Amino acid sequence: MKPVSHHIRNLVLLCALGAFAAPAALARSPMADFKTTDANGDGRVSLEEFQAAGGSEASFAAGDANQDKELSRDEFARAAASRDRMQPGGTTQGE
Ligand SMILES: [Ca+2]
Ligand SMILES: [Ca+2]
Repeated sequence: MKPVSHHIRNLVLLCALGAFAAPAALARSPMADFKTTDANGDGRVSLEEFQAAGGSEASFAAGDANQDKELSRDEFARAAASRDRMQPGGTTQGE
């Protein structure tokens, strides 16, 4: 008898539930929403917070309209949109 295996099964189940629950909550937007991305809850998304959520520095810069190195809610939406448009190659030419 191995009582440990029971715990492992529970753990696996929890992980599976978590893996399904998280994307479902974020399914509406391609990126985590503003509140989720703003990890320290100061109402601004720093570059670190943006990158932690999977954003690139280029998208961050594209969204940061006033270039104060933080994204407001509007700027965050812009940055997220820019991220969607961004080509993997990098250079997006104005259209
Ligand atoms: Ca923040
Ligand atoms: Ca800004």
